[in-house]
Amino acid sequence: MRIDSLLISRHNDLFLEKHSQSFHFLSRELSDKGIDVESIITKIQQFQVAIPSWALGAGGTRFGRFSMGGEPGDLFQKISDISIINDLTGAAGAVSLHIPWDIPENVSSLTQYARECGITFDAVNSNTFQDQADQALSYKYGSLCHTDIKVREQAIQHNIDVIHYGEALGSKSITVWLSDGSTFPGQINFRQALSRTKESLQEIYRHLPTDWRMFIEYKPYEPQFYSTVIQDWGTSHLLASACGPQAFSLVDLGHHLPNTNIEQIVATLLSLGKLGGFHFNDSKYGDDDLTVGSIKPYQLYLIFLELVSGLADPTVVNPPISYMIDASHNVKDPLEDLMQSIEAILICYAQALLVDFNKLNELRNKNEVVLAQELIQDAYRTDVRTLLREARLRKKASFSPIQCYRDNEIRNQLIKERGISNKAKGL
Ligand code: LRH
Ligand code: MN
Repeated sequence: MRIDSLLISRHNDLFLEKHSQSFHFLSRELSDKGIDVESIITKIQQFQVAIPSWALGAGGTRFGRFSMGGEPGDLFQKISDISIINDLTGAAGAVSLHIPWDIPENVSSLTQYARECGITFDAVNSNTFQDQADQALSYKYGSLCHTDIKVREQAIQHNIDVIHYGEALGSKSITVWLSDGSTFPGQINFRQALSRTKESLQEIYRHLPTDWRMFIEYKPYEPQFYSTVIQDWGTSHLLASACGPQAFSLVDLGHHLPNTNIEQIVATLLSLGKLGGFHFNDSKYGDDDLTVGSIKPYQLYLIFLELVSGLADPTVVNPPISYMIDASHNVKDPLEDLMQSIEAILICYAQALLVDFNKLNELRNKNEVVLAQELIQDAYRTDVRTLLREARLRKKASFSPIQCYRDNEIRNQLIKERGISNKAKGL
């Protein structure tokens, strides 16, 4: 199902007059501060977030899962759902596939359909944290770190297969997240597990096409509850460095112990030129995979301050970053949840673009603590949603994506088309 662009423009007509007043007012206010509003709008329009193929159905926990109906039953329907989000937000032009949850059966018709929908393929994700029905050896005690070379070889081969799937689709990167670790003290030899993991990643790296990148995603715990081999950014970074120049760290916002300064980790990885990508989400306690910006929007803003200032710094040499969402939807309509996440990401990006970093660094060099905070919070307290709306309107996307989605009863149409029993593959 695609959204008719006429439907979007008719819906936008309802808001144009009010919008042009607030846009005119805000543009003048910002230009009076010497801010180049047009360049900010262009940057907002160019910003793209990849949608996880595993988060288009109802998520769930071990305590239960509540479907809302109309879930995508295959990869084509997932691409179609992402095209709905992209047509409404103008910022979701890519999908990140998870293998084997979303093995592309018919590559040529899938890539053609994706092209028609304006969707490209971002990083592909391997999965050696679950046993598949047809799998010879179990990953119960790990995969790339396993004590049995046979299990490690099986896991390495899976990652190589995932790269081949990605190549066929035009993807240029693979994300490796390992649940490998231990649940009880004494269970594993930390040093040997780490070195086996390094050797296995280096073997996968040898199969990486020259124009590809490998993202190593870290996580402190879950499903292991005592130790995780790739537990933090430092371990991810030493493994990426051990692999080579095409290996980078991936920052999943939910993969940090409480009160971790994630924006400092981002600044550090940028200064090392080893920041590969993000899995955006939010959390209150653990890896809750909640809507981006729903719990700690200020932290997200501080992360974008480091991204905008870091990427503008000529001394920072870091390749283009993959921005992806990794969330799970237990109580919200996945498409609405993802559109809220995209809005939160773009708001923090736009606010960070308002900051005069030369002025900020001047204040920092003078240890003007109060004025430095005033400067960054002035931008954070600026309502930039009018700029996002203007950026969308100019792209023929929706003035108000969720309202347009609701007012046109898209979910009901999906339920009519697909029924209520479909269960989308994924988390
Ligand atoms: C692990 C993780 C990883 C994915 C999975 C779906 O918690 O963040 O990125 O493979 O979620
Ligand atoms: Mn993740």
